[in-house]
Amino acid sequence: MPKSHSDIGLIGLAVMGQNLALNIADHGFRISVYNRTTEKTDKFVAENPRTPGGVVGTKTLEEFVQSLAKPRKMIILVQAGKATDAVIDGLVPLLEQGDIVIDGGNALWTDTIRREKALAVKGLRFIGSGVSGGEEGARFGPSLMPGGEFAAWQELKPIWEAVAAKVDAKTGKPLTGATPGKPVVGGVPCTTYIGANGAGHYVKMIHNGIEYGDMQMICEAYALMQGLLGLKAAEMGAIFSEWNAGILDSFLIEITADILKQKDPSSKKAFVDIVLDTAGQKGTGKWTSTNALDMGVPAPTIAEAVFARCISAIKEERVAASKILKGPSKKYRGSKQALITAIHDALYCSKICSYAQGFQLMRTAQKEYGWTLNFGEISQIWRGGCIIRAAFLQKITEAYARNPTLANLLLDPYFNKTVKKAQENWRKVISLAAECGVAAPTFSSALAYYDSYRSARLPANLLQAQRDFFGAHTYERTDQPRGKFFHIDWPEPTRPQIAS
Ligand code: NBP
Repeated sequence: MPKSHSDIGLIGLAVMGQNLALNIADHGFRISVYNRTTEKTDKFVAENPRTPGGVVGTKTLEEFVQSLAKPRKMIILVQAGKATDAVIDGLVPLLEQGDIVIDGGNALWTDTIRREKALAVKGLRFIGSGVSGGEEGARFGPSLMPGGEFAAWQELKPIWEAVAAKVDAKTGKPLTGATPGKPVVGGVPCTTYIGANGAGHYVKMIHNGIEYGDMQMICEAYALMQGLLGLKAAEMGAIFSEWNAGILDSFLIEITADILKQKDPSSKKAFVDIVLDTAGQKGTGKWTSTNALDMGVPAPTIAEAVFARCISAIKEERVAASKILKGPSKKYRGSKQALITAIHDALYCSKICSYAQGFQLMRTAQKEYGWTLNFGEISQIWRGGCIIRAAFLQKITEAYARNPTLANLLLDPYFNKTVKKAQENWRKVISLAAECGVAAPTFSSALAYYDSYRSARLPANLLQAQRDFFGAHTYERTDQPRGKFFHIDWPEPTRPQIAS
């Protein structure tokens, strides 16, 4: 007998909404859909008449809400920010106690905390769920990071676990091969309860910050191969394919290989060579970096990745500067294969540092916001569906299984050993980049992070002395217990005398 009400609803039929709705329907759930512009709803329903669960188009929010089984569950997938608030404001008067509103957009986690509080006062439940994987992920299995009331999550869980990406229980490798109407069966779902209120959206933001780092590091490996070895796009494509068969195996390395092998249909040149070198951004990398600064957590590699996009954006200024500012003329004359291997190692070590920074941020944020985050589970749900999915995440899962309270990924025996083994190559690459004038901001910043983190003594002793000199900011002494502060009366700074 056909159901009289839908299992769940979805508002916002742009790229993400359409694909997630079809994914949900493919798993046998009946879904009601609503979009501000009704023509999009009509077109979507007309184009998808035969989904296993059934798609129900609705023309007003009232009709949408009435079509849902109680307690109602509805996903909002509209532009993050004001649009989300507008949709919530429209929904609230139509809902009943216990109904569950799920925001799947890229919301700022503090907005999610605010919305959850405001809805709870009205007896409504709110889940902020990170959704990662873009269009393809939404259609065939995203990584889902839900935060909010635990009881509300329990009600959403069967749907979220069904539609999430799946990985093999033993190897952690993503299970692929889903097609419309035929989703992947079995495997471990890439979703888990993250924590209260904004925890899910916070973790999604960190995911995106890490993604910024990963993308920029890959670009630096490309720039080094191009700048130091003069390799052509297709040659580099083959190298990235090789790397994808090893420890760097990941979605981003895989698509990089494909991009580098792609020809431009009109000019027949390598596609990547005709793409203008200015990168856009939507803000989640900036949010991650701002949050790092706010909490005082070092995440320089992620921030460098954001700045790299900023400097790319000032194209005309760079073109003008390139005619004035000269770099070194030194060329690399060593072994090609040895340098390719060194770049591989530099990329892997930098990646480890970038992830270490992302996990440090989550470690501090959980104290700040009263969450209890499970880092092993978070790395587990990033193994499939999302943009940063990688074999490497299995290593992180294993690291947190060995020690759930690990202070920093670099301290895990596997990562410690890996960096120890590869660091000579990492340092070689950065020296060469500096000598030959190839910018490698995330590679270099990651190495500086590593060298700072492993330093029992940093030059901050001199810095603190400077602060005490000009601002009487006091200092602690190496020969006294921590927490005791001292100040000395400094002489007036000697300034050059101006002859009268
Ligand atoms: P967009 O972010 O482009 O948003 C378009 C949708 O928002 C349309 O359905 C539009 O309705 C609706 N909308 C707007 Br704009 N203002 C509205 C308002 N005031 N009231 C009601 N609806 C409004 O869509 P998207 O790229 O599919 O992304 C959806 C969410 O998922 C975003 O939060 C995004 O950050 C997040 N996300 C996107 C990706 C991705 O790869 N694209 C990945 C992960 C997460 P209309 O048709 O009437 O204009």
